[in-house]
Amino acid sequence: MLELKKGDDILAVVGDIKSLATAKALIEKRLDATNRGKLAQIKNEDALIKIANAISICNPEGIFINTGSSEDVQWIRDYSLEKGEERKLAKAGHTIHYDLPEDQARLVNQTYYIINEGEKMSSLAKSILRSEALDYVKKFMSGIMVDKIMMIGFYSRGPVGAEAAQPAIEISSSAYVLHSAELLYRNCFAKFDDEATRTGLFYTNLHAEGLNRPEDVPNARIFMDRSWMTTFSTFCTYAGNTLLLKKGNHRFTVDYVTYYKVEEQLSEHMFITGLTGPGGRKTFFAGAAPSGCGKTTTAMVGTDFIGDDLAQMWIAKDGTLRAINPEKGIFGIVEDVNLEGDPFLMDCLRGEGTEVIWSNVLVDDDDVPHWVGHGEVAPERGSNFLGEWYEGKVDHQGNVVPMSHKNSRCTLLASAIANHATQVSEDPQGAPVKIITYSGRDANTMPPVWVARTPDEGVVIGASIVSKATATEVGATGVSRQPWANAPFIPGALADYMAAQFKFFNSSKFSEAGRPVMAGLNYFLTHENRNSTGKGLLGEKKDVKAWLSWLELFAHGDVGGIHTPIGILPKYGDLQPLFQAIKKEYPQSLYDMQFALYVDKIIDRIDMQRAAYSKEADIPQQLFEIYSRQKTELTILREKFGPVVAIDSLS
Ligand code: SPV
Ligand code: MN
Repeated sequence: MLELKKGDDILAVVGDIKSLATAKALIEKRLDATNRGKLAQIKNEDALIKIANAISICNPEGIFINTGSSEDVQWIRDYSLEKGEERKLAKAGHTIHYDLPEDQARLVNQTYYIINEGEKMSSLAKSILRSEALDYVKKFMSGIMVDKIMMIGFYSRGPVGAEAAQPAIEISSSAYVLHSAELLYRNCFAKFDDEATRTGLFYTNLHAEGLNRPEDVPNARIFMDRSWMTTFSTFCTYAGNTLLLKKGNHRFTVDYVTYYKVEEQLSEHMFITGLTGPGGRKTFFAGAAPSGCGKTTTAMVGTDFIGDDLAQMWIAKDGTLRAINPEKGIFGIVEDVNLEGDPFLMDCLRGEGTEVIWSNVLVDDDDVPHWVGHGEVAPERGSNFLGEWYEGKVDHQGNVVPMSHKNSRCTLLASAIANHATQVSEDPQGAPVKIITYSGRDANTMPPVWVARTPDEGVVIGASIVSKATATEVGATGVSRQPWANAPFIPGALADYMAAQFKFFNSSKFSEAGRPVMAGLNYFLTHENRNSTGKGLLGEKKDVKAWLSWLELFAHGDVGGIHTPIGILPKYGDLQPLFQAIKKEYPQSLYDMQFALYVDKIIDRIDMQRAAYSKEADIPQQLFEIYSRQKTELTILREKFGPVVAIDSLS
């Protein structure tokens, strides 16, 4: 359960400002005339009290209100360069930012939900008692901005006015964080009050990087106070840890919709993209995938790209499913981004005219960025997040240092991508989503695409996402579970989130045509796991377009499929022209390998999921019913055909 405004508001306790009058007095005293004038446009009392408390705690030397005007945004860009948080690269509009070597990705072990005494949280997340978090904020955040400027921005997570959009405040001493916020979120300074009133809430995010020294990173904390919808972040700069408008506020939204918007809204770790079908019709997809499993690439394969990371969905009055991207930019992994797989993104990264903040890549002597897998000639030397780099460099443990960190990123506007559907993206009515996909990294079990026959089966596909284990991951079947690819961002009990999924997708509010098709996708099957003499992946990046195109036809009833215990699979004859359209041979033999059912493997997978979910309290019965039915039907198939069931024995 989520109880809002429960327990002490840490910001108000440590800042000690409880009334509007005291807040206003402090603002009067601490802001210069220009910034006071700007802030005077914000009337929301809670927001002013929150801001005053942040000032009171962090004690900055100056305060900058970012209205989102071109002058204000330019000031932030310039200040980031002046502070050394970013440096100009050769190409106009490109800059490089480095995070400390210790802070190259989400600091999972230093990320906590703040909880009240006796509250039950997700079994997959760390939590800290409110009193302990309060002590931390008092000890480490008091005076943390003493010689720094505090920057404050007002953003909307989604197009202003959309049913599922929410306003948020970002407060930080890092110009890089505010610069990133400007590229990734819609500045809603002028509409903030209205949006806070309309939605009845706003999120507050407070970040301070401190002295930005490696020795402080162990003290770094990312706290999410779910009762007060406030985040705290210290001693780090990596955007996933600091720009908490992103995953910090995503967590709040997941929490909020799970408990307060059941059967109305969902908040998912999903891309949104559209595909042009026969006759020019546009069909929109929203799809989940764990971090680093090709979500950005899949999204950009569409003809009408909207977003690559997050989706907030609701059932509209007309019974259709609608989705908005709470973001307007991309914070994308650059490793393996190249002309062949990601032509539109490459145009932005290598062409002219796009503002890009690079992070943690190699910069050569000509101030040109390089990264692993870019498919270009790589320099022999340069500098990266570890300082000077040369080919063959080893770290103190003797490991070869790659030219760029695996989690190196590029930050840019989504609208810079050539196939971005800017108009639909900005429409408060959202994109009409017809197809939901769930994908992971599964080398040996599930076929490239399969469609749920019922909403319950669809929810179970989401619950059953897995990601291939690395050598360090444990687990009987060598895979890690990644429910909905959203588990790291579910604050409450997984069972509650799952129950909300069943209610949403079974809702009678959907019209017949509005209820989405739900499907699984897997591009990671290998030859080695399919009795083949070949090596490596059975498919390639560009096949994604064929799978999405088949789903597009299926969703409109233009093609049918083969009914199996795991769902509906495509027929060879329907796929063949779709591969032709992407100029690829698609022999029947490849199809046969991809779509044969490896019954023992699927049953093992079901058993693994059942065992794991049986350990959680209150998991909805529907999940176990679907697993049981699938297992029974698969067992019958095995008796009839043996452990490998050829697809043509099913058609
Ligand atoms: C992810 O890791 O899923 C990301 C980047 O999208 S982060 O902001 O770190 O979450
Ligand atoms: Mn993500």
